[in-house]
Amino acid sequence: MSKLEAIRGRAEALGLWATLAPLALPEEARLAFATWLDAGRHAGMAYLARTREARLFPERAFPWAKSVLVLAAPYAFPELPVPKGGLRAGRVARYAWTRDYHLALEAALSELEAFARSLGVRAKGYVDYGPLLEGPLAAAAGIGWRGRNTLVLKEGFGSYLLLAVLLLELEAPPAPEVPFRCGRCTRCLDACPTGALDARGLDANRCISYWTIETRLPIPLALWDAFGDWLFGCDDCQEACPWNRFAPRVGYWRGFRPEPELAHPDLWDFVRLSNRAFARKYGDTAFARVGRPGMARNAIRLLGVLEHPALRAYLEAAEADPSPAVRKAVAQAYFRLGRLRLLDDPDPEVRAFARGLFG
Ligand code: B12
Ligand code: SF4
Ligand code: SF4
Repeated sequence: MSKLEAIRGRAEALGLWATLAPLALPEEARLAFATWLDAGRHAGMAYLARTREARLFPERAFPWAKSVLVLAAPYAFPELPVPKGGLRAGRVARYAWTRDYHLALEAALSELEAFARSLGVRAKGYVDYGPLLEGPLAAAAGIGWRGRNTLVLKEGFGSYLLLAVLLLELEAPPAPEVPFRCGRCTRCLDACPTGALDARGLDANRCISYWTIETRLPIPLALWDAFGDWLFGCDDCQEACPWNRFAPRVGYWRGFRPEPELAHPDLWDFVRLSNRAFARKYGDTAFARVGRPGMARNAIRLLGVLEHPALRAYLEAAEADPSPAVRKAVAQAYFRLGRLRLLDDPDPEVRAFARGLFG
């Protein structure tokens, strides 16, 4: 067995789907990414533009690497019960129901790096944060095809897959091309509540996932209602996908441990815990990316549009929050209720923001 096959076999033994490809992107994928950036569809994710060249030309950014082993971990978790007590409302994107997937996949990557080293092969793994376009690499390696929701779908499973890549110094042959299996379906485009998806792909400026995970800025009031009952992330363009009906049969990777407390968190935590206590409880979860103030902001929007019975009490608790980002969300929620608040906030930026709401 070749060394490459041995490494791939080791990844499969860890329970992951694993396929190999030469380290380079097809021309059309490069063009699509460059066009997307130039159109400003990355919204505030400046890091994508900063690492543009590396993402377009991984073979230049990592000249020692000749191939990529793409790993895919299924996460089709079953529905989880709502824990008793606390303030439970809204939905959390499925990928966040397990403790941070980066940690679980990084552990697998470390093991694979060590195994490759034992064979005398240089290897370096990345999950998500590396300057690499994992979707196009996964498609090039034949894990699946890019759906109209822009995600990678695997035949007989669907899109509930998390990806990681292991760069390797050995040459690999091109992978067989996976046909585009969306056909004429456009269900994901129709299901997107904000119109973030179109024939050109995704516009992050309108994506719930972007606003609730990737940025700490106030969520524009014009988008509040369309975000519906999503607290953190969004799966509407996956839930609508007919291929995902196969996913539950496969289930999820054994490195993941879905938890009811993450699928249905107690919203009081986001205004009652200190940042430090939040970090202790949620530091190794996906919620840590946006932080406690970001989660409180998300919860305020959610309770506001649901007109939840706990809204008033929540706003009262959040009004004195140490984070200006939370107080800005409070000002927005009161504005929707037709009330002025925080016009005399001690922070001039919050004051200006609250006043700005009135045009
Ligand atoms: C930035 C980012 C986001 C952004 C932008 C998403 C996006 N679609 O571009 C936001 C914050 C919105 C986001 C949301 C989500 N994300 Co995200 N995200 C990323 C990240 C870090 C970079 C992706 C990127 O570069 N996008 C820029 C676009 C332009 O590049 P692109 O993927 O190449 O797609 C463009 C072109 O290739 C082209 N295109 C599409 N199909 C095809 C086919 C061909 C043949 C060609 C030529 C071109 C082409 O169209 C796209 C233009 O819109 C990756 C991890 C990584 N390092 O790659 C995860 C990643 C894509 N995200 C992931 C996940 C799970 C999500 C969410 C499901 C989380 C959630 N539930 O809330 C949502 C899904 C939203 C959606 N429909 O995409 C997974 C996807 C796994 C999969 N099965 O594909 C990844 C790979 C993370 C991981 N390690 O697993 N994400
Ligand atoms: S994640 Fe939600 S908001 Fe973003 S593109 Fe998909 S359906 Fe639309
Ligand atoms: S919903 Fe339809 S168009 Fe969208 S990814 Fe699934 S099969 Fe493709």
